[in-house]
Amino acid sequence: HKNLSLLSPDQIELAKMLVAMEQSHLFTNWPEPGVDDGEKKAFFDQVTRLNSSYPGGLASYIKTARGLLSDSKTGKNPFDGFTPSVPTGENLSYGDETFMKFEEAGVKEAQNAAFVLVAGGLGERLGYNGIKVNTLCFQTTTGACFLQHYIENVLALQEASCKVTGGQSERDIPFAIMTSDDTHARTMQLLESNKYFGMKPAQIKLLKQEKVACLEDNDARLALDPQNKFRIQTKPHGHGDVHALLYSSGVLEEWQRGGVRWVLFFQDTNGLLFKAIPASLGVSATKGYHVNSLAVPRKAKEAIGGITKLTHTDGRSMVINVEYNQLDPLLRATGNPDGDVNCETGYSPFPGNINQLIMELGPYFEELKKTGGAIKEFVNPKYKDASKTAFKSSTRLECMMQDYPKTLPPSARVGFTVMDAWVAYAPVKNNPEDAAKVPKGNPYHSATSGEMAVYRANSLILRNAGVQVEDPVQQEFNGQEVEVWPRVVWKPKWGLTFADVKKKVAGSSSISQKSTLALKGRNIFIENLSLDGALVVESGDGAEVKVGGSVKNKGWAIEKVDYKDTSVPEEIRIRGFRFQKTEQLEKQYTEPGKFELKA
Ligand code: UPG
Repeated sequence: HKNLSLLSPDQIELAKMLVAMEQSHLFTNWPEPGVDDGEKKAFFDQVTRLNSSYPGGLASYIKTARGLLSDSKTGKNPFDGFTPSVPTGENLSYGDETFMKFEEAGVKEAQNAAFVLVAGGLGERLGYNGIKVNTLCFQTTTGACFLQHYIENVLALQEASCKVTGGQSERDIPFAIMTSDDTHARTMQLLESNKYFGMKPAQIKLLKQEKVACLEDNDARLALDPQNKFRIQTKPHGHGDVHALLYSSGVLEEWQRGGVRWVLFFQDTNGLLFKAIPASLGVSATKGYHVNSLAVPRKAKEAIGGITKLTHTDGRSMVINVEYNQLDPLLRATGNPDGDVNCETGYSPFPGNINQLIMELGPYFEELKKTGGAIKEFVNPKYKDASKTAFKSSTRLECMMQDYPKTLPPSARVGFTVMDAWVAYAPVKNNPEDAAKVPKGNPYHSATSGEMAVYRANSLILRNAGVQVEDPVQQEFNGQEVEVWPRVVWKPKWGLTFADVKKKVAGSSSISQKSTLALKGRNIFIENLSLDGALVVESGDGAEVKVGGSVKNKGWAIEKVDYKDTSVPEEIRIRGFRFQKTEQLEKQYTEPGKFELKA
């Protein structure tokens, strides 16, 4: 009471709310007015932020936390009454007729799309010092960072969509990035210092998620920061925040006014994803899905959620992600004593959620008007002992973006699309040590496997398009055995879709396993090329280059690097290899015109 004079009327209301919610421990030991007044004001500034950034405010947060903590203590099963079964979705096979049809439909639809990258996570499992969309390149042959790769793909899609629909002027595809205090400044700086990788600055919106208050006990008493008794301790709330942020920032409304029809969500480190995006958008548009999740075949126990049909005893049913740590116990509790195991296909029968979600904006916006973007939360306290009366450390509520459909009515059109993993999913999440411990046959999800997957996918796509690509060799890096294919990379504007790639290769070409091929331009045509070494071709947009003949040189050999060798930069040692660029044929065509490179 003595300190009330320091506060604004709104803050006094907040203080009353905290007292009413039994949170007076937060300020009972405060000193007399005149001592630490600045800190006291800062405390209430923080409370104001925590209150305004949570749908329903702090009181609602505390109330929800009490309910969830009580359920957790009594061991209430969140799936009570539900039986899981394998749902049916659209299965696509890269490059076949159906795939090509959906890809074409998706490119047409892309001019009505907006993209949302969730990049607020620090990636604790990866243990990497930078932000993941930056220095952790998606491949080190040409060294593009994830963010550059994503932006160039969106721009290529924008241009392709305009071309096929005969548009007079290109519609800028909006691109939002959710950041957090951990990633915001570095993401902004990355964009600014690289001229937004070619995108118009106005096309990009950064939305920063706030952390949420930590809880110290089962009564949901808010935890004070151990370093500062005038601050509430906070932790990340999860990627589910993206919905509330898109709504509360007015971005969704702006997009709707601008004619956006599809909102595509994706995550921070998947170098393959955009190969699957046009076709999955085509599925959404053709099938009229309000929500479409992209999935890949999943190995049992792989750390990706399973898309599951849940049917309740009262008749309700929904198709939803069941997170990887919950799928096994849910199956065991519902008559499947072996839990999460592979079936005769060698994969789990439940498709793996890669968290690439496509929402139809109209119904999505309508739903958010009702919910404010609040997503069903969960709590995961680590208890001191079996009595579950005290926590080892403070906890907080969390939410996941893929739980959005949980509040939808049964009439909502929720579907999913399963795509080959080699072309859709290769995230970088695990540090080398943990990756090496992944059960044999399951994907590593490491910087090593993420990069090798890019070469594998590009090699296989070229094979599909008629190029003779030599088989890979098996090699071990950082304790992980991977297939090493020729290092083939290209700019998104060279081969955005399979149809584009097919148009750019002709005749009879071959690439040996030790080769590197980097195509850094739009109109580079491969015709009767025999490559055994390294070839780098760069061209300006106005140049048309035909590349053929026989290229043979010492090339770029792969040299092993140990992840513990701190004399090597972190982004290199984390993948366990680097290139010895001994010899290459490198050509640049910056002027407009027709050229021929006949080696
Ligand atoms: N992220 C945020 N804010 C947060 C937490 C995470 O923006 O508070 C971002 C993060 O940067 C990343 C994405 O969210 O881009 C996913 O985070 P990550 O830690 O990689 O997620 P996982 O726990 O591995 O699981 C998610 C889904 C799971 C899915 C898997 C696919 O929850 O269902 O199978 O991603 O990669």
